[in-house]
Amino acid sequence: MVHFTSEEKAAITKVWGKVNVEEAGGEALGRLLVVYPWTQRFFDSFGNMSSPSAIMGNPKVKAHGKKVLISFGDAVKNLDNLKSTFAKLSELHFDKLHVDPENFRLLGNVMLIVLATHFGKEFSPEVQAAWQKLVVGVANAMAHKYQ
Ligand code: HNI
Repeated sequence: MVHFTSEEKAAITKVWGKVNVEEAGGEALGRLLVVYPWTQRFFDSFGNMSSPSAIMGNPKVKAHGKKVLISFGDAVKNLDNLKSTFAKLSELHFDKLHVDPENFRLLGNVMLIVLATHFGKEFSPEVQAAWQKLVVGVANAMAHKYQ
């Protein structure tokens, strides 16, 4: 289980407070779909994914990315109990959606890239370290109900 120091919690909360969930969510999911094209197969009802610009501009990708990032925000509010926070979603992604949990790690990495591009210098090595722990913690929590 990941444990966060009070400095790490502060660093995570500070950055999160400035994240535009709509923009960053669409960008993170869009980049996941571009960089790891096999992830597109989970979203075959989303329409045009014929090119990177089609994916990044796809309104369904944007809307779903926002939904995922809002849910990711629950992690920021529940840093001390990620497993229980994501238990239901873990079950859903396992039982119903059949998403391979490796994809949670990939999405976490893409999130870090999005934050780094948005925040530049503010996303210092210490802030990155705290966020890196968070995305791993969320990916583990999302994978927890897989059997
Ligand atoms: Ni994910 C639906 C949260 C990673 C594929 N996902 C959701 C919903 C939430 C959510 C919230 C909406 C649930 C509902 O309708 O009740 N997803 C999250 C979170 C992460 C994540 C917090 C990781 C941190 N999901 C992923 C990944 C994939 C993924 C990595 C595939 C590559 N998710 C889906 C699919 C759906 C989904 C597919 C259903 C979409 C739909 O509406 O048809």
